[in-house]
Amino acid sequence: MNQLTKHSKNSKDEQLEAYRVDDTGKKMTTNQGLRVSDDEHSLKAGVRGPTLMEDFHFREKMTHFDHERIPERIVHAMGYGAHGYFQVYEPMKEFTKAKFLQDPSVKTPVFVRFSTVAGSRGSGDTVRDARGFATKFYTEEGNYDLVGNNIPVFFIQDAIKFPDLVHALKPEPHNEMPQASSAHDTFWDFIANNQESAHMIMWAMSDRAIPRSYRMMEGFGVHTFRFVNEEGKGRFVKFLWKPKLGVHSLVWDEAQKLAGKDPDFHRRDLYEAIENGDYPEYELGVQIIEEENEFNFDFDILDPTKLWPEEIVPVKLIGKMTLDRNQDNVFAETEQVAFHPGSVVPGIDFSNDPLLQGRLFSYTDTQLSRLGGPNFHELPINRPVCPFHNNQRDGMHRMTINRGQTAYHKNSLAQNDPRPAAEEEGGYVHYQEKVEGSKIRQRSESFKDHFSQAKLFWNSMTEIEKQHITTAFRFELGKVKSKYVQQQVVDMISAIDMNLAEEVAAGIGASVNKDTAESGVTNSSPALSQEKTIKLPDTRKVAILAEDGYNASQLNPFLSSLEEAGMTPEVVSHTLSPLKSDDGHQLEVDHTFLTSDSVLFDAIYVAGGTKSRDLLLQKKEAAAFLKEGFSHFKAIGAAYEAAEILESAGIGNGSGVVVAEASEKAATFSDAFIAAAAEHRHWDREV
Ligand code: HDD
Repeated sequence: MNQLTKHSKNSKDEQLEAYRVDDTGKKMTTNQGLRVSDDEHSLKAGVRGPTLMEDFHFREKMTHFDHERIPERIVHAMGYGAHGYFQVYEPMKEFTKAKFLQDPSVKTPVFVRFSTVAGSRGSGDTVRDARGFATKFYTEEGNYDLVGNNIPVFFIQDAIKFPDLVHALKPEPHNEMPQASSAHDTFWDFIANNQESAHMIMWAMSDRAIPRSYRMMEGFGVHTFRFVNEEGKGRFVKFLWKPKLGVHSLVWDEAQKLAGKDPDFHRRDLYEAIENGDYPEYELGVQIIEEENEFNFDFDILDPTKLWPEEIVPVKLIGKMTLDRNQDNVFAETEQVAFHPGSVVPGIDFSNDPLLQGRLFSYTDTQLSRLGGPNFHELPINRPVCPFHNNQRDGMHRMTINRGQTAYHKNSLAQNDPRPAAEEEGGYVHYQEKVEGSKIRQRSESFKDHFSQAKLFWNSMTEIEKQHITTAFRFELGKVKSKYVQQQVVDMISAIDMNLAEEVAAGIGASVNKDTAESGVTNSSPALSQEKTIKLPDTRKVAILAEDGYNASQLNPFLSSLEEAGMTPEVVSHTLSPLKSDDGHQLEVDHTFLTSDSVLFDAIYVAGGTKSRDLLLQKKEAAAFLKEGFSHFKAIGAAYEAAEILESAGIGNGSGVVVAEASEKAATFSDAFIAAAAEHRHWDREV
């Protein structure tokens, strides 16, 4: 079904319709509208002669092509977007006057761009990195941008250090390596010398930095913002997104292999889910702190390296976002969208977080060079759905035709239009916070504890999550060439947790200074662990390994059960020829062993039928496929006669391995397999 008819139309979609171009059945023209008679040959003086200057068609085509790239984003260059809508659950009047947070029947259009931070525009999706999660709400009161990440804290506390952080993270300037990776000297040199990064580096080394899918990760506004209600009462607020499918990650080995097997893995996953009607959903949560409680915490609520533990400041889920439409054109939408944390609506205001304050400058500034001038707000994806009027004029690529004689305020000639709106008319009035102080370049004393929450995060991890963090440190530091930097980082880790420091040191040949004062924090925040997340079979991809002679009477109902559970089974075989069962059924093949790989699936199942099994056994690919899936802790299933292949792959009984018994009811078996796949990974497996 056509995308445009399947999803719910909204005001942004209707606006975009005016810009959509469909070439179906159309004649080719130049940009001037002149019909083109030949697009294969340049105009020459004789068939073997030189091209002529007067070939306007060649010149126009080539000039446009020569200029069709724009500068990629300084950070978050690799990204992918989708459209959708947001609905609030109940009026939020008590806390904010933001109009889009009042009426549960209103669907506010949104465009979301997910991204990695470090890599260039075409870099792989599954690298270890924070993920950007930027949402543009096209509200009736103007665009509101929530420009967050999938990690709730940041590396630095003051925006003036952002260029340093990014210079250290990006490929090193003398050799432009490594691409999309933090595993190199300058990054870790920065971390060791800027210990405010201690908390975020723990997150970056955790499974959060290798998500299974954009659909299965949380989003965080990171900063403390302010909600302001009709009465002018302000409250501190943090925003977060909770995915309905739970929070799930890849394993590191798998993430690295995926970067080669399918560098577009997350983009494809999002695109396909939306095409299949499996619309990703995220609930919007808020954590609210009353102004009078600002100083009641053992961290400064303005410090962006600190989170508000959910057990102390509960999350209130206030609405849901559904992504239900893929973009039509990636350049026009994902590439040209311009986010800005300063795009707010009445009822949402800023705090004095020094990182946020700096961001309020950077985003508009960067678009000027990236999008080529001050009129990027006129690009279709960036236009608000409400009217906009002011006296700004001209500039590169101006599209609006502003009528009238005046372009200034105040004026008499146009009766003072466009005129500012009073607060009651929706005019944005900044929250009147009392501020006083001396001009000073300094960090507040209350920002100086860098290790307590790093330790809180560590304490909150399960054993397996701790193992993954340890291995990630060993990997990243193992790639660092400077022994000095390696040692500095180990010293830094000792201030978080001595055991972790010892484990990391052992892996990289560094030593631990036992005299370092380790953080004394003993409490934990269970909400930070992914292991307690929602676990569902929905949208999980299952590889069905089969050959000619598969048992159709067993496989067909099994495939139906997977589909009923919302899963996506795809058949993998040696060739793409449809498979024949012994009783005359046929099965379409989706992939060959050459074109696919176990890392592309969440679970694997081997179809029954002795002939199919024997053919799978003859070639080694099936066993290798299973072996790798097993080593990545995925659910493995087999019809009873196919169990022999598991043996040949060295897979014994174990957690998440489901083999049908000959006498077992089909439904009982499929339920067991679906439950095993929903588990996501079976960590208690010996591999
Ligand atoms: Fe940023 C892009 C998120 C700190 C300066 N940032 C960018 C994007 C996301 C974030 C998701 C991509 C937006 C898109 O998809 O187009 N940035 C964050 C978060 C931060 C943060 C969650 C900390 C809490 N950023 C930050 C600081 C600065 C910037 C401190 C500079 C003072 N960020 C930029 C930028 C980018 C950007 C250079 C590059 C492209 C763009 O803005 O449009 O201006």
